[in-house]
Amino acid sequence: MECIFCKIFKKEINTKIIFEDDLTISFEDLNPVAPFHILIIPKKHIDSVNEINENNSIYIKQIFENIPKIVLKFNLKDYRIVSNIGPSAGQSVMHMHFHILGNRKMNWPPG
Ligand code: DGP
Repeated sequence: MECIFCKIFKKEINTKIIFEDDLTISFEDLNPVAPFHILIIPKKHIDSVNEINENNSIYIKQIFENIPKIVLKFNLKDYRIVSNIGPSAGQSVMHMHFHILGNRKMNWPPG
């Protein structure tokens, strides 16, 4: 079965898209854990941050250039970026993604 996030960026699944460009797409999380909770992913299947290398790091560059644009659009000044890597760290979808969480007080250390 194809990866659910690959289906999202190929528009095979209907999703509320927040921002999109040639390399990345950002959309609302299905199970939000904060009033503002979106995901940003590469439009290429990369399992996790652990698979980043010199051949695909352009996706990371683009993701992190886009995050300030996205949060500015939503007037979000304080926020948290999370990427879970591996099941015991909480990764449930094996397609690299960054959670952008905001509009509530964040705790530290995270759970
Ligand atoms: P993680 O647990 O870190 O791998 O985060 C995966 C997130 O993906 C989780 O917060 C829920 C979200 N998610 C899973 N399936 C879908 C989906 O089909 N659509 C959307 N919008 N989000 C999804």
